[in-house]
Amino acid sequence: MSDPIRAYIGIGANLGDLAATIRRACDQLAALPETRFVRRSSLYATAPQQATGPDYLNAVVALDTQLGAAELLALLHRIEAEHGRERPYRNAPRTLDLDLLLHGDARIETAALRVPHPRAHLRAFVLLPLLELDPAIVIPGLGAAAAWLPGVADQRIDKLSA
Ligand code: PH2
Ligand code: MG
Ligand code: MG
Repeated sequence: MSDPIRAYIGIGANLGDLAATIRRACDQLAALPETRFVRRSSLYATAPQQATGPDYLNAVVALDTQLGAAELLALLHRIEAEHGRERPYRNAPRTLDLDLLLHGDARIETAALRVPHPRAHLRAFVLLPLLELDPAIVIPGLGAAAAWLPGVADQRIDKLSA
């Protein structure tokens, strides 16, 4: 078997029991085939960015996986669907959003999938939990994630204790 790839998944929710949803989503990520759950960041309460509705709860999870990016994305969509995710309009409030942020050092631009996530470096709710998991992490094509922090300093984000 080839070496696993370290993938990072962004988790967001702003409808329903947010913490319970994220706990359950982590269990589901841990149960993915050919995948080892490495670690979850703290939970962060965050102001909606380019979206309306209630505050979000966000986190990032690191996985080591043999799954390809497209395969992994399809499984993320399946988990979202199991949480009753609906998409009435762009950035609508949601029970669960699972975004494939990084898949090793892959750079993918297809109609169905863009990795690294095209807005990861512009969002405090991605950068802070990602840097919590790996302070030295590099976003392929964009350099050190930490270098993007000044650009998100105006985005409200509160790290929760648990
Ligand atoms: N997700 C979005 C749009 N805006 N804002 C916050 N705070 N957290 C999110 O997860 C989020 C968002 C689109 O996926
Ligand atoms: Mg998203
Ligand atoms: Mg999404």
